[in-house]
Amino acid sequence: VGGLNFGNIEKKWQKRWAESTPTPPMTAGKSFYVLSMFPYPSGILHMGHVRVYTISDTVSRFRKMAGYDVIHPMGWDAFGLPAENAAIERNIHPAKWTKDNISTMKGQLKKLSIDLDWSRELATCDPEYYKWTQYFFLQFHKAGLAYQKEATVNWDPVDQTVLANEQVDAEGKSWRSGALVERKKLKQWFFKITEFAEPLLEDLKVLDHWPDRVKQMQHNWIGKSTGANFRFQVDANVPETLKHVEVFTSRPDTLLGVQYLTVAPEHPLINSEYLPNEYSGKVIDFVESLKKVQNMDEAENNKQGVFTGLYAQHPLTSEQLPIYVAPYVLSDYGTGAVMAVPAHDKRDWEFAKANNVVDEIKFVVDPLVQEEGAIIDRSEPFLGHGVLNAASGKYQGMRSSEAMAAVITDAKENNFGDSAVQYRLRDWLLSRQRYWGAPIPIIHCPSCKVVPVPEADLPVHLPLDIALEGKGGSPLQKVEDWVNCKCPKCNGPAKRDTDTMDTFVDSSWYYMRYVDPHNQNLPFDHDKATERLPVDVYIGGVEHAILHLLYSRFFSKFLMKQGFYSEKPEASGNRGEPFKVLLTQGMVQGKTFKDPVSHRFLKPEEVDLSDPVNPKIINSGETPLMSYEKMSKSKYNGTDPTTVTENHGVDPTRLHILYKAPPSEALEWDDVSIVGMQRWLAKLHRLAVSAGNEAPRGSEADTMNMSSMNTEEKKVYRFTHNTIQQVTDALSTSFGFNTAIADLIKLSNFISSSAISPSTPTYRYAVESLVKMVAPMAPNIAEESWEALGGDHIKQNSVFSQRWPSLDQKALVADELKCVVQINGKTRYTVNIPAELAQDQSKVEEFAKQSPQSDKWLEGKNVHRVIMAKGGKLVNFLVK
Ligand code: ANZ
Ligand code: ZN
Repeated sequence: VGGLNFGNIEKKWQKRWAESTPTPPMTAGKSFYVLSMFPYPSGILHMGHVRVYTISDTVSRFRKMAGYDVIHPMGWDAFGLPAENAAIERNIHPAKWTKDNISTMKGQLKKLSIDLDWSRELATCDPEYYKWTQYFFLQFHKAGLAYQKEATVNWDPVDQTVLANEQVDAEGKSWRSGALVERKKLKQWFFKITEFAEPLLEDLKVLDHWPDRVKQMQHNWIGKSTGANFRFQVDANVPETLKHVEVFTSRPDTLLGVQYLTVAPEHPLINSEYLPNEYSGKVIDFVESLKKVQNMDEAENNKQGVFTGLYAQHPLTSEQLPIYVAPYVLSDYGTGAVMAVPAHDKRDWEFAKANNVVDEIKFVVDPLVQEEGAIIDRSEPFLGHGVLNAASGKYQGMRSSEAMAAVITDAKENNFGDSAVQYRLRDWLLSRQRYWGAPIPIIHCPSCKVVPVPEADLPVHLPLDIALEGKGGSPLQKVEDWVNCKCPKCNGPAKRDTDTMDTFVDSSWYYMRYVDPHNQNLPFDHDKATERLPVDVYIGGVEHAILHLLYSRFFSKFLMKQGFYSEKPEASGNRGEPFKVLLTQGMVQGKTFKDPVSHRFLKPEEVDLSDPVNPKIINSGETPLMSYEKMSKSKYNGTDPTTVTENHGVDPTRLHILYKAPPSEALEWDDVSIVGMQRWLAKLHRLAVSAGNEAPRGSEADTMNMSSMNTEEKKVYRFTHNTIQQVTDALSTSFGFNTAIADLIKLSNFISSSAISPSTPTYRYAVESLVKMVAPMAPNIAEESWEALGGDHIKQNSVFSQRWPSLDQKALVADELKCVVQINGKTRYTVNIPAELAQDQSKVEEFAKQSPQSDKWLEGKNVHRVIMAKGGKLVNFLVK
């Protein structure tokens, strides 16, 4: 199709590039780091991969041509569950499975002509890499930021492993197996990410080039809430430490509206020893019944509760407030206890109604704006801030914000509380009872307890000789000669920790290893990292908007604090943020066919697509339902990138992907219109051939002298520079690859339809510029076209050794500009002025006065003042 044999051209150039790498035109001191999220080596690339790597490749190739020393590396997020599952299901060792997949995918990336720096390749499952992952674990441990605690964890009953909160979806199901997650208590390792909650939140402000949506998600995930902690005295026979129930509230102004307290089922007061006998049995039964609740959402939505028989004293009124146990109170948020204000909190309102807690609900805050004599609605809680009413006693008349401050002042004076901040962010549970991960470098000794493995003994090798039979606990526990070891402190018999690290730990620092991937003595060299970080453009899926990015920010901030790298002067104020620009690419969706009656997904062989506009179900002759949905096996709507590129060519595929949608939007994959890109590339090549045959060899100058051009040539030259401006902006700043391609298509049309002769230097200049600008997106055909252009300064070189076209500002200025002429401030006519005279005010005035139209307005008039806009765009004659 289209006259080019894409397959042959790709082979030719891939071979050439392999033989001699093009030397890009580097300018000293300019460096650029472009990175796409490294893939999990699942087997083969999918269309989403093709999209993300085409984007990063385009940015990388463009920056190289623009003179930057570019890092565009690639590696493999190679630890994780699927390798282990493949081992169990198909009896292949995870190491082999992973290695084979890597080699397949690497071959595919090369075929896609992605220009990656393979000398920096890494795999997280490689001991050379995970040695340093373990080393960082030890740094966190040393700094008191890695610790072990018993925790109620999310237990995946299918995969038999603990999951991070983040791996449990909104319905309480495992992100991987889809099983309903259960709650179980286990001793686990945590990173104290909460210690960094404030900078992780605050520094979102310096991320000017991150999508707002992602920053909002991180903001909500960290979930900062300000308010106060108040203590309510418990008048009962309980231990000293339980003589007060402490609550966290975000609404201190509602203190006088508190009508009862609620505590989490796990609260220490909920103990049969402390509860009055007549209540104890019922409370304990209730709490036991909750353990059967399987997911956290159910717990949070549960409106039931039971009176404990205990009372607490209101710190201001001394009123006796009943204490209830309530599953909606989370044990790990705030203090695990709530001062309930049914009038102003929805959950408290519902709880009070559902459990008949109070006779009358006490409103203490009223809306700020009220009509005279209006009756305030008391049929639902008032949730907003407002003004405190008569029921608020001494606080009456204050606005909520004033009342908060006043109540906190009173609390401090009377010693029942203080202001407080809470975060929704939890510490990062990082241990996994799984095999295919980096072993946690800790030894448990009967006498010395928890002993870190000495740094000199790293890596703690993952034993490769292991039988993986499937379910249950941690596989490493069974490798006895590995588990049993000597205590580094007392030399006595000890045991290794058998947990491995969450793979999010591996991926939290890989972008740092790339700057110095073969360092034997350190995770990376301080100066190299300082020079290269932060990553200039990071491209990846929005599914990583929270976890991967938050963990990476945590790591990079911690490592900067620890002095592993510093802030380079140009990046000052960056505060250890790892990624300067974040580009989140949208999903690639596949065309999906469904039976209109049963809504069953149809396989490709069930649909007749001979008329693409009018698909038919072969069996029934009916028209199927058509939609675009996330590609998946169960929907039979997946597309194999290799098939696509073999059928249509690599460059047309790359262009088609970039052209169909802006990077952040969903891409509805459809290969029907790839033919358009094939035709355009063929046209581009024809233009190059014609210029190569006819146009005189150009000079090496970046730009040309317009004074020797005729009008037609000037037009082409101007159009070329307008395009250079647009495309440069798209590839460096806005990432609007689709509009860049549209602009390039326009330029090629403009050149071929212009009256300019193909034998002029301007023609060659325009075509050369066009080919250079197409090169980052369609590298094979650009090379082929560059070769066709021939010429002394071209012959030896690859297009990727050429400098990106530089912008000729003169060419952006039009020949003539329109000057608006006003008489006494009213627009009367316009006059064209040669652009080069526009700065000269007396000339502009002369042109305006000489215009034939001036007669009507100026003849016989006395001009007493002339007002002029800069640049000759407007003249205003004040006349009498
Ligand atoms: C009294 C009150 C009055 C409250 C009112 C709200 C409105 P955020 O903003 O998410 O931080 N709360 C405190 N600890 C809790 C826990 N462990 N489980 C469930 N709820 C808890 O929410 C803070 C509010 O959530 C707190 O402020 C508390 O209810 C409740 F008009 O205290 B509030
Ligand atoms: Zn010991």
